[in-house]
Amino acid sequence: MGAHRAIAVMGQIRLPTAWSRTRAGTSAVVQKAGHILALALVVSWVPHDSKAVSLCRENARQQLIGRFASMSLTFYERVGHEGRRPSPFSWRIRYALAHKGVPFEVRPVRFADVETIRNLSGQHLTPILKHGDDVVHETWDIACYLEEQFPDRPSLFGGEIGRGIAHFINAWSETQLGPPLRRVIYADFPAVLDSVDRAYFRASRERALGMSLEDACADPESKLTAFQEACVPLARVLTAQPYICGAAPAYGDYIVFSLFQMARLGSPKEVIAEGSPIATWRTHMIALFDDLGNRFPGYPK
Ligand SMILES: N[C@@H](CCC(=O)N[C@@H](CS)C(=O)NCC(=O)O)C(=O)O
Repeated sequence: MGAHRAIAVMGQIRLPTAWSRTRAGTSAVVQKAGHILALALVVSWVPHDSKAVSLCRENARQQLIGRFASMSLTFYERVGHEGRRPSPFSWRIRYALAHKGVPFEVRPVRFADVETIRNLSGQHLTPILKHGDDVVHETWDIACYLEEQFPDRPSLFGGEIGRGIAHFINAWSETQLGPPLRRVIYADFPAVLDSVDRAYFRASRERALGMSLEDACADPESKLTAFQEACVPLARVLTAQPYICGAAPAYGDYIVFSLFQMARLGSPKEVIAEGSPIATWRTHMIALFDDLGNRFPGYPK
């Protein structure tokens, strides 16, 4: 075997699978340390003098980073009736995690689990991301955290300027799209929540709205028109380009799409005109990451 071939093969080294199995009496932490040491040896042992060598070092470095970065990532998200996922905030982070391609574990929580959420994060909103000892809440902060922790994975923002623009999209969708959309779908929403959460949802949302969910959604045609007017900038952008972020989707798309997921899964009403640029974009967004948008049940028939 020539030197280059040997180096290329070395670049493909994967740790023996037996090492990654939990053996009786050996803690996962000790095994992880073994993996890291083995990879560190590969990284430091190879010489510096060819392209193949640097590829090999890069491969080993990526494995090393991957092993650190994938340590105990847990996603706490609100789960609804019979496993439904109606929360827009969860959807944007689910897509962000899929975009980064990092493995994670899900802990479903209900509104009623407020103490668990509070004990973990010091506040009551979900989703929450736990990574090792770090606990992050607030979706914008979670997205920024993922971007910082997994810099070698596909970028959610495409750099500092993109991050600034995504921050604007976050604020725009929360203030200009979410409120009129909720006035279209909120009366339908309790049906997708876990039965123990329905009374809490109704009471807390009616308190915030200052009226019943049904009154908030009265005169449905005008509510739908108001939402569609709010969507004009989105329709204009999607007439000119396939995704909000340009040729390919990124976090700006996930933020806005998450509201359309809330509508799609939280109400039987269609909120976008068939065949419109927004409808085409939504179809593409649903299909991303192996049809991620269809992974959970839809509105109960
Ligand atoms: N600004 C927050 C909003 C999160 C949010 O409102 N989460 C809802 C998801 S269903 C929630 O936890 N609500 C709990 C409650 O209303 O008590 C974020 O972006 O993370």
